[in-house]
Amino acid sequence: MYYQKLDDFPKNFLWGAASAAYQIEGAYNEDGKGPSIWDTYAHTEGNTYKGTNGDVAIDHYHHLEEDVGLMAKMGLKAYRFSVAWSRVIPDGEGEVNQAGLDFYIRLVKLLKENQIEPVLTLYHWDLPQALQDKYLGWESRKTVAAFAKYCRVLFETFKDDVKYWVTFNEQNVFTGLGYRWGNHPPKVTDIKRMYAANHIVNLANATAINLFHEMVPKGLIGPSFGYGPVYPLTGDPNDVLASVNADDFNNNWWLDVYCRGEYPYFMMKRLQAMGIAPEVTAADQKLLKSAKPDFLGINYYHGGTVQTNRLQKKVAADDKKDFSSTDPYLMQPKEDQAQSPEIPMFNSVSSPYLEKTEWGWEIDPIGFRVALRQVYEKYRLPIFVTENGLGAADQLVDGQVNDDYRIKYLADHVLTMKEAITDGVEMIGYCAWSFSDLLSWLNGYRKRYGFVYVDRDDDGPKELKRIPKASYYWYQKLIADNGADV
Ligand code: BGP
Repeated sequence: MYYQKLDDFPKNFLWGAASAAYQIEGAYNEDGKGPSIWDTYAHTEGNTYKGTNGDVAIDHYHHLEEDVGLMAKMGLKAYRFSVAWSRVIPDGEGEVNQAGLDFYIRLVKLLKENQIEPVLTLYHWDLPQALQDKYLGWESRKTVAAFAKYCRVLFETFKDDVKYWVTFNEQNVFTGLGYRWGNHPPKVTDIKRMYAANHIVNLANATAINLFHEMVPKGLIGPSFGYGPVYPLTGDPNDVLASVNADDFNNNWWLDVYCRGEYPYFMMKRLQAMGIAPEVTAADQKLLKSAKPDFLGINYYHGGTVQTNRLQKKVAADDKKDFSSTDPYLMQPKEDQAQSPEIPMFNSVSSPYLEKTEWGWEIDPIGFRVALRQVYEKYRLPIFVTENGLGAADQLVDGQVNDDYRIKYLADHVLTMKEAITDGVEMIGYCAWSFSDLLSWLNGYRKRYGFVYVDRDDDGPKELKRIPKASYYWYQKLIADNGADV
């Protein structure tokens, strides 16, 4: 319970909503766009729910004016979107495709005309396929050079119009799922390769930040990290130790590099002993140290509960890929499975205290306050919440969607965010995931997150009509009041 009067949200707080190119744009092969690893992955049978893909998605590419019109009507203060690298540079490192770049120039112009602050994500998982084919993507340092070239094009184009930039979206998620668990492209299941690729991404992140500071001195840049606090299942010191391990393993491994420019010592020592640590040269260390983000983007959906690995032994090798016996697209580790099979540091378990969404994600608004406090206390960077939201199978009834469960979810999180601000956390804004319904990477179009319903399902695009949900009007009012009523 909170007995203290809560602070107001800052006056210029950026109430926003987010999206990502592959999940909304469609037009996957139009106007010169090259294929990305997600095009290839989703076109391969068995990789996604019912074979769903982003070929058409919600066809935002052809509904740009209408979609920004809906944002403006809602009163949105910020809109976070990502640029599809292979739309701008089809082969990832060669010629610029002006038609592709023009799409984002139009988008940014429309946003500015409507006083909506653009928040541009440089990389939301859709690596150009050509770089994967030529260099093995993030497993090669050549991809860092290609990324720097792509960044240079965008910095040059948008340096006067875009203030907030995100380097990488959820590096922890795309490297983990892509290189370890084999659930995302490039579908590798090799922990050593995961750590190696992750290190290359760290170099790309640092390179982009340094370049940005040279080219866009008035702008602000940071990564968006998928953060979850870790709880021990019990007060048993063994479980508490497991939670310290999990925090190192799930959070510090990335955040320390971003914010302190160095890998956390304990974990590095452990990985080195096992022969799976990334190779870090003196020049790499110097580069990581030199790049400092201006803010930290936090994507918050849920935390996690862990207990000690009571068996203290490795999980069978063939268990590694087994995320869930019931739904391969759920992306939830099997109950009581060691999260780190090779390194039995902790086991993930369900929290006995929390309810779950239809897709098994824990609902934990207090964890949001814990997360904001922990991250701010540790790194002292302003925080921009770049994602938070509820996936649900919304129903259109008589032309309306009454998503009161989403309103409750968002209101509960906005309240704990206000409490965190009252605690002293410095915050820039909050982007709900997502503005409109869109493609859930592995779960198709059934799992909806938007304020705006889009008339399409897993079998096809239908009319793609946009229908504001009840939550749209709720958020509109919240923005108008600057969150005074939560
Ligand atoms: C985050 C991603 C988003 C979005 C969200 C919801 O990890 O950054 O792109 O998809 O999760 O996830 P899902 O679509 O799997 O429900």
